[in-house]
Amino acid sequence: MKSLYKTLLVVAGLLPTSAMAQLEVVTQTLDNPDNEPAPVHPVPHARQLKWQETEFYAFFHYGMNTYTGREWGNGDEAESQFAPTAAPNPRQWLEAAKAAGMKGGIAVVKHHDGFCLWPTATTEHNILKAGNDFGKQTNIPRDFAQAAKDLDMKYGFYISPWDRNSYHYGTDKYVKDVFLRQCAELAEYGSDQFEMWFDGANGGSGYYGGRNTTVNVDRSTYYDVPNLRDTVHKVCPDCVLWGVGGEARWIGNEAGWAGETNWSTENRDYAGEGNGMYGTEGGWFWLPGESDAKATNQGWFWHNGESPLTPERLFQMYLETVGRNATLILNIPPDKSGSLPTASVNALKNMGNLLTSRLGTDLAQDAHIEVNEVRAAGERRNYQAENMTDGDKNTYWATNDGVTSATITLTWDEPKTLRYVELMEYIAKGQRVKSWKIETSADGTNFTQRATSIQTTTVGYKRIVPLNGSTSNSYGTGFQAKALRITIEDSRACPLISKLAVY
Ligand code: FUL
Repeated sequence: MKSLYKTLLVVAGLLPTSAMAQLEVVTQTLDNPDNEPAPVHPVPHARQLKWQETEFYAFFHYGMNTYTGREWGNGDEAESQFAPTAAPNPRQWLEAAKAAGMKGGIAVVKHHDGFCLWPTATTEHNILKAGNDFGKQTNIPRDFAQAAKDLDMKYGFYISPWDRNSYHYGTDKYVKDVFLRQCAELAEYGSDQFEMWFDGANGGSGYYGGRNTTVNVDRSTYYDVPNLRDTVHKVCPDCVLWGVGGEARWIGNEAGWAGETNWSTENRDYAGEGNGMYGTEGGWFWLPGESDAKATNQGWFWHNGESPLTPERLFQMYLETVGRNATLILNIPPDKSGSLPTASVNALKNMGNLLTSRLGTDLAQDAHIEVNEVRAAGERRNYQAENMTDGDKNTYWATNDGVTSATITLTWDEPKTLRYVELMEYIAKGQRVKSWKIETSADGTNFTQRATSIQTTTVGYKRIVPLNGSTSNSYGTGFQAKALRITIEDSRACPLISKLAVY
């Protein structure tokens, strides 16, 4: 296109030949007036991008198991065993999540035991036959969605594909008449759901409506996933189908960490889990990681005598998941009253305080920012360094095509105490950065590399690196610095950085 442009100008007699050499460096073309960098494929779907921006959200395991003390119900529990001691209060759950700095939550509305926390038409194994009025009036999808809207938070539901109560589990009838219908019913509880969560467990043996047998299914084909996706997306266009649904991947552990190197691209189909922590560089489809972890010391469901993890441990999880290009879905179980215990509410509040006090004041905002390379500006957009500190997620600094290493330097007039560096790539055009490093300078001239014990490889949507190299004891005393230098050492194509923050 560039040569066509040149030819047109010359033919039209608009340019003397002496201007030709100058024209060579102008990268703006008729079909790319903004000189936008070409995408590095694969790139995320718009709904995956929105999902990624949710970053940190809550998981609420509540249901029949809350009353039986089990983690995996058998499916033969009498409905009357579901008997909350008060009206379940999803608003209280989400308020506590919000205080922790979370942007949303996912409520379990059917676990493997098959008991449904809404008045479904697909099975009688639901709250309508609960043991008391609080139970019979429970409708978690309705109340959770309403609370989320009121609190301006995102919401979604966990519905177990594996159903140890259903007589039909393992047959086509189960998929068509029970599971897909349940998902369709849930979709009707709000078209703005951000994620539907499908656990991959399929332990085999169970009650199965009295068949008391073992059923094994191939979960990569059994659940009719293409149909499931279509059905849900028709009603909820922004709803990412997690796990079995194939739009985001399990991070591969339940301990709250992602790999320091973590690509959002993968090669395997949605049934695979082996590479969850790391993803695959150059993988052929976009499958970002989500880390599910517990904020308490016992199960996913509430158990007598449980206590929350320390705020420092929760902060470590945040650094090792959200800070490593994954999302974090952190579980806090409501108890038999249908509310979160006070200790959990307090732990979440303390976690939120840590996030604000440690990652709430961006020192890059007061710095002078300089880069050693800037992409040529287009008609309507530029790629200047300031785009990394302007608070706009849609602007970014970029280098010219073919330039895959560059430096960014922040300087302050007075020394600052630095502890964390945060980088974000503009992933709408693909994940790129492969290697980078951080240095600080006390005098503004001599630089020392920091966080050398951490692999500063990928960035992705978001990367947060503690400068002392420790995620478990990251705060420390910090480093006095008049300057900070980030060197992008290697990238799959010109790097596009939408944010640089320093705390
Ligand atoms: C697992 C399930 O089997 C657990 O019970 C829990 O729901 C967890 C989040 O996913 O695979």
